[in-house]
Amino acid sequence: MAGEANADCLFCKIIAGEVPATVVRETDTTYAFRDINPQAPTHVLVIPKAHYPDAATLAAAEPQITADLLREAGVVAAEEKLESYRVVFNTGSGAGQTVFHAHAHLLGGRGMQWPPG
Ligand code: DGP
Repeated sequence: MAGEANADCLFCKIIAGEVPATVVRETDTTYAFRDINPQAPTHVLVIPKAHYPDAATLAAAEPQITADLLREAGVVAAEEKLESYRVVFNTGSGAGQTVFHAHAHLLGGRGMQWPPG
């Protein structure tokens, strides 16, 4: 069923508490935890509790949860006292996606370049 936990999914295991993570926020629909390989002083992953493989699939199936995710990214940024920050959805392996459970990277705390690599 769409959105159901996937036993083979790392992020579903983190939500279930089967894999440890440093959790920064949780809501009914979202989970936010620190990236194991931070690319900035603040690097938090904000994910839906529902399992969808990428952001576009999530948005098509669950627009309200997608909005929750974006709101939560902003809440975490405010809690981390970030004046500016970047929210990234890597989508597809060619763009660097390695975990196929939709997630927003919230990055901040350092200067950033454009375009990204
Ligand atoms: P992406 O490459 O866009 O699919 O991002 C996946 C991110 O997940 C990557 O930045 C590293 C992070 N990550 C991978 N394994 C773990 C883990 O076990 N715990 C945590 N906290 N983050 C992980």
